[in-house]
Amino acid sequence: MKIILPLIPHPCFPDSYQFPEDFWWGTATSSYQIEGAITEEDRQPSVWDTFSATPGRVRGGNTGAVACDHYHRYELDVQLMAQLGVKHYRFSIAWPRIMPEGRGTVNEAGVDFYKRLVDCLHEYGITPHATLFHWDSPQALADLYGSWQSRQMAVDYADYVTAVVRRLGDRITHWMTLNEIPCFTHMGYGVNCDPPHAPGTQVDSLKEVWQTSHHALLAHGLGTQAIRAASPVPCTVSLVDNFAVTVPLIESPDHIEAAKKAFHTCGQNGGIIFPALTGAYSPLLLAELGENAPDIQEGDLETIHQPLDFLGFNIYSGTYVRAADNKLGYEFLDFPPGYPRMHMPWLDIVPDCVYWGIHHISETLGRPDLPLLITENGCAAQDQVNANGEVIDTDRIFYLRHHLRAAHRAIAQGYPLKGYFLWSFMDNFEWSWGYDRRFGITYVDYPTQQRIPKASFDWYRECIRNNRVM
Ligand code: GCO
Repeated sequence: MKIILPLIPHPCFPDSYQFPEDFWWGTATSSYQIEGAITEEDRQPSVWDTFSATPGRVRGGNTGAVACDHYHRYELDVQLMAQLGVKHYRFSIAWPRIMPEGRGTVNEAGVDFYKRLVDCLHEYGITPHATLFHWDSPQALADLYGSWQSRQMAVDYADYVTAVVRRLGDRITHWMTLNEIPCFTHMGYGVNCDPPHAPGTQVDSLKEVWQTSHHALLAHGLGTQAIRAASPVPCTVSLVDNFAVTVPLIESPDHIEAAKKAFHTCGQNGGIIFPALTGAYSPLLLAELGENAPDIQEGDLETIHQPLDFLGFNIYSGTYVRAADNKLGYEFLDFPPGYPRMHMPWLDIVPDCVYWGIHHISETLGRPDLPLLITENGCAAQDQVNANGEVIDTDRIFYLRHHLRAAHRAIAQGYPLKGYFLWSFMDNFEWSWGYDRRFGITYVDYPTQQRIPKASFDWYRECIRNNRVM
């Protein structure tokens, strides 16, 4: 039974989707996607530098060498965030700036950049939320032992985390361990993955792919312990995952039950979000994997299953499921031709995925105690600068409005959603798609590095100002 929260509707707009007073409105980015300055102050290459410099890997031959030049323009970017009115900002720290060789000596000049950034955020009253790993792992560790193919990666990650938290823990009290394990493991090393994500190394078997995500889970567990041990003040720790959301075709008990069952085997859920939040791989997944299941050493599951303060939920789309008269009791449904979609092949518009994702964490995984943050939600659109120099992205506003309404529905039903970080604050390097896809509410004119707030920026500012969906 959920407790219905007394969300006070706006007097003029009874159906106004008013959010709780203490709701965290934020926005998000990541280091490799915005910083540029890849050789500055002794930073050494990450796997994404190598990958994007390899011909044919990234659209248009684009790399993160300059990106949004945020490394040099961070003050102006933070000022723009202040104009947006966000009080929370999620960014990531680049491991190869802090430990250029991946392990060992700390590069204090690299740490200083984040000190400057965080001090600037505080100056503008914006709370920093730092992701400790958003895919830009040191190339040196790929050369040394194949990055996530080795168990050693989890140990080296925890040492890097200790170094960061010791130095920045006086300024940052909200930490996120790893971003989207399925993407940098299964999409990176996975067989039959085209185009691959960095590092573009295809391993020989599905078992080896699952071994990489198991190592990443260990890194999350060891990293969580390292943060708590190194932080000089009380802090929060979260895992950020993009678990796959099963959405019932019809919201009736039989289809809802089907969506709950299907949640175990959809995407990598059974082997990532299940062990992280329940301490065990889903038995349904293990049965499906057979001898392709990863090797799990004694004590691993306890290490992985750390108490967390929040779950970070990255959500863009969903998978429709219906009840079926088959062995499983459900079936996944394909999107029909012409289904509405934003500017990515995977960005089918399923706003209810926000509500059902939150519902599954509470009801399917049995973790109603765990507060959630939407750590990413947003979309790519075919933005154009018009003759007046404006970008009127009504399609993005449409997308965001409906997803926020679904978030409100979850809160109104008593689910513990505490904040929302819009992806992204500005257009940036969209991985294998390079600069071809724009996810920002701020347009970046890459040749001049000019920032142009889009119509969605104004819309989101009004949502924040009024604390409701506008
Ligand atoms: C991811 C990352 C972001 C992306 C965003 C749009 O999910 O891939 O966390 O870095 O840019 O999700 O694809």
